[in-house]
Amino acid sequence: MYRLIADGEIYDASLRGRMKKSSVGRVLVGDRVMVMFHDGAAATIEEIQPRSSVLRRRQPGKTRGVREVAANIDQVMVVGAAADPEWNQQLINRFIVVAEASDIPVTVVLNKVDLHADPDKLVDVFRKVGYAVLLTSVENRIGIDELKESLVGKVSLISGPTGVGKSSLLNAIQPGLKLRTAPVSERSRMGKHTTVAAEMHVLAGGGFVVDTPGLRDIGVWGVEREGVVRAFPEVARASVGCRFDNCRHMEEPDCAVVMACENGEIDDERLQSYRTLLGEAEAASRHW
Ligand SMILES: Nc1nc2c(ncn2[C@@H]2O[C@H](COP(=O)(O)OP(=O)(O)OP(=O)(O)O)[C@@H](O)[C@H]2O)c(=O)[nH]1
Ligand SMILES: [Mg+2]
Ligand SMILES: [Zn+2]
Repeated sequence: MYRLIADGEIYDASLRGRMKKSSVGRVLVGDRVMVMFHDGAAATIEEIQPRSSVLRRRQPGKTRGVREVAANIDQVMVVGAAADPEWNQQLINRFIVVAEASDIPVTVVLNKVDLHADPDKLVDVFRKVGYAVLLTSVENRIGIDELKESLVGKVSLISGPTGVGKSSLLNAIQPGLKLRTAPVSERSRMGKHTTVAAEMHVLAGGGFVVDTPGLRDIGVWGVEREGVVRAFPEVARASVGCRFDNCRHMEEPDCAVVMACENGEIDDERLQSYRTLLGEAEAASRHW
């Protein structure tokens, strides 16, 4: 069963029989479809329209393969928390790589700024390299109007670790959504996977938003090398000065990226992330 939005109304729809074995694969959240409304019965999906984008990520667990998450997404809001769960730059970089690998623009959202004395310090590096950054607090109602504004008229997807407040942010923007939220675990301060499926919602101010289940970790296997490079524009910019065209900025001589890091132009943690994520992406393509 699918939920279908047409002119702001929600309908149940099922797949037309012949579509079940069609080559397009499954219908994704965000797909635009042709439907047939039948007398008294639910609608059937007859055809999927061409997609402007497909957000893909690696199959969770040990399985190989790529999972298609959503279609026609204009922007991904990667949400992290300043605390509870603890801020983890590398994890945020992973979510950014997944969006960039699908060629979808990213905004970084730092939520729960009420729980941190100097939240800017956590995300300044993302601003510096060129990402749009929003600081928010559902608790103190900070940045909620800015977030709302940035979703108007677009199809946005909210991603990020579990428990960072993705669903809470959407409820703050539009209380009528009444999305389920839950406190982080007392013991681990981690989220509890409260949202269980990606679901699209209509925004009252125009536009659509997809809330997704948070992950505790996300692999970048199955991501092309270019996806990683795109998520680290500062590394890409500096790399034009490297001695070797194919420099991986690991241990090569005369590496301009390492030099930029040594004199503080490139953030240490970002470079470490870059190396880890590039290694992961490359290892995967060898294994596949
Ligand atoms: N202090 C504080 N707590 C917040 C804030 N935003 C959300 N929370 C709390 O964080 C907890 C987790 O929020 P959720 O909205 O369920 O998190 P989520 O990212 O949707 O989690 P998943 O659905 O598991 O991915 C809830 O107890 C919220 O009340 C905030 O800005 N400040
Ligand atoms: Mg949620
Ligand atoms: Zn280099």
